[in-house]
Amino acid sequence: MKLSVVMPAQNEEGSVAATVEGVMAELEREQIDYEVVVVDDDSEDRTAEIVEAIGMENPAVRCYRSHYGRGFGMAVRAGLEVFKGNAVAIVMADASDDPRDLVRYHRLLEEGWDCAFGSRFMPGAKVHDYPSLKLTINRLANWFIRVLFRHRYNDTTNAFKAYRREVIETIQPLLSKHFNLTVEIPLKAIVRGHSYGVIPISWTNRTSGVPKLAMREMGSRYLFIVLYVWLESTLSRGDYRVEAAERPSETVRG
Ligand SMILES: Nc1nc2c(ncn2[C@@H]2O[C@H](COP(=O)(O)OP(=O)(O)OP(=O)(O)O)[C@@H](O)[C@H]2O)c(=O)[nH]1
Ligand SMILES: [Mg+2]
Repeated sequence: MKLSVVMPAQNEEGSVAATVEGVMAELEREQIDYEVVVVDDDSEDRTAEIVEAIGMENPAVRCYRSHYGRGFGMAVRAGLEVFKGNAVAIVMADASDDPRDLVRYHRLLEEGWDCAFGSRFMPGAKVHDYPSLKLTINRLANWFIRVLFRHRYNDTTNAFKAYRREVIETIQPLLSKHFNLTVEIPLKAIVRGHSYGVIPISWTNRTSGVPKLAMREMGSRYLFIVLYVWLESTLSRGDYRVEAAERPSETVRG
């Protein structure tokens, strides 16, 4: 199974090389066939140049200039339209995610799960330097999502997840243009009937560059997309669901 890594990056010259090289090293060590697609839209720093230099040495890495306008959601969506693998993982370019977790995601997909999710809030997870206000908002948002969708998974809002190609087809058309895409993808995958495995993961706060998620502007957009998917799941009578697979829909590994 070929794994594509879609990595949105904007002004990440301080971390993109280490992130891409960390992913490359781990996937090569595990002999996983892969490509890395860094999706840049208008970085004003050396992000594109750095990725292109890595790509000269390793043709599995490329910098893709988004064919959409600016914004996290549009960058990820651009990447999801051009990846070539049978599975795709969305990985941040700020070195927050651990490439060893990427390998674990790949193994879950190989086992047959449609989606591989991580949780930073379960036994075995490691979280370093999570800003406290962000953490409070995160826990409230995930609690709200759990109550609404009646599932146990407690880290829906984290973008770092992996999916089989079929899932990316099932969840179309995507609506989110911003960070709210981060919840649209997993929630649609779940309510449309895909299976998912959950493992504990590590997360470390960025040490260079600036955060791009503006909480205040995003609140209503998150609520919109969460309620949209919830309305679909409660009122559409299964019109958008895939055939239910003959296996449990969720597994959690400690
Ligand atoms: N191409 C592109 N990438 C983006 C955009 N906004 C954010 N990103 C990237 O998306 C990833 C997540 O953004 P972050 O700024 O780290 O968001 P966050 O993790 O909520 O905030 P931090 O506290 O900084 O970690 C990073 O790799 C960013 O470079 C954008 O408008 N375009
Ligand atoms: Mg980040």
